[in-house]
Amino acid sequence: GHSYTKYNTWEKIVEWTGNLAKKYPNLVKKVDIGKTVEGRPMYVLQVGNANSATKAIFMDCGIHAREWISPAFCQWFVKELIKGKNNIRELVKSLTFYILPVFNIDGYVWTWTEDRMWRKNRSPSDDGNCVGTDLNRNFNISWCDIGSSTEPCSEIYCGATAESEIEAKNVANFIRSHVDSIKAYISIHSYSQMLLYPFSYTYNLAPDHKELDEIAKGAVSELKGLYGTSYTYGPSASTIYPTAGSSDDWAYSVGIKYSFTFELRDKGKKGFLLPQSQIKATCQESTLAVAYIAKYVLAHS
Ligand code: 0X9
Ligand code: ZN
Repeated sequence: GHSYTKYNTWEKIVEWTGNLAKKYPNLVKKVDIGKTVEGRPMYVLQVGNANSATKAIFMDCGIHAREWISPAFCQWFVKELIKGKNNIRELVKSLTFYILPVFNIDGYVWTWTEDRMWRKNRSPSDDGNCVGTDLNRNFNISWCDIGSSTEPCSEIYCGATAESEIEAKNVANFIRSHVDSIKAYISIHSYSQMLLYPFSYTYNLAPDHKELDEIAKGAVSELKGLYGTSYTYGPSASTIYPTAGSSDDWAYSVGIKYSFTFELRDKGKKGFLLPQSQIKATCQESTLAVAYIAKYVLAHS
């Protein structure tokens, strides 16, 4: 069965999603946001008992298929919102969380069945030779301009056009239709132990640089407090590398000021193959950082 301290197959995650919605009908709702290119339904979990006027936070995991700790974290975080300590559980009284546990479902399934190191989605390219677009290069912000490739065989292929990929389009449509209530966007990746904020498509500092930097500083300090895990933080372009067409820059560009990308454990020793024995600690410490951001957003937006 499903386990929060193991990596779960897509089938187990689907079952878990359904069970949560059944068990906590007032707190958890499944929102269908469309299908993947291979026809799998994408569900956002809406967690919170607040009404439509409430501020919301959108968080996605698993935009890159091989980063297995990321979906594990989204599952863990949902659990914490439902049955964690008081200070986490009380967040759902005043905030709505929209959580997409696996963004790139087809790719995730592919990493379980065919190629553990697969990164992109599974859409066939026009030239017919290579499969997959990098969903974190497919958003409509300075699309395919830097840190991206027009070559379909590349790991950082930006796709035929901005939002050419149905998975990116589904997420963008959902965010656009809730943009008035969504105050923060959080995207979970691995690895490198970093907390990044805009911009990524340019080295220019974002208009909200100072505030985002303060929040990131506070969040990584919370995270470190639990097990001493060190994170670096800063604007994405200079802290990791420049990328255009990424989801966090796009979310920022549509007016979601509090936009962050996490790169979870580790720093490269195991990389994408983070052992299951580290799931619990990684999720516990990261929960503190996300909760810090949520509390800040609640108080300042
Ligand atoms: O290349 C990426 O998309 C991210 N690194 S990963 O190893 N998880 O693939 C870095 C994204 C940095 N860019 C933004 N935060 N926009
Ligand atoms: Zn990634």
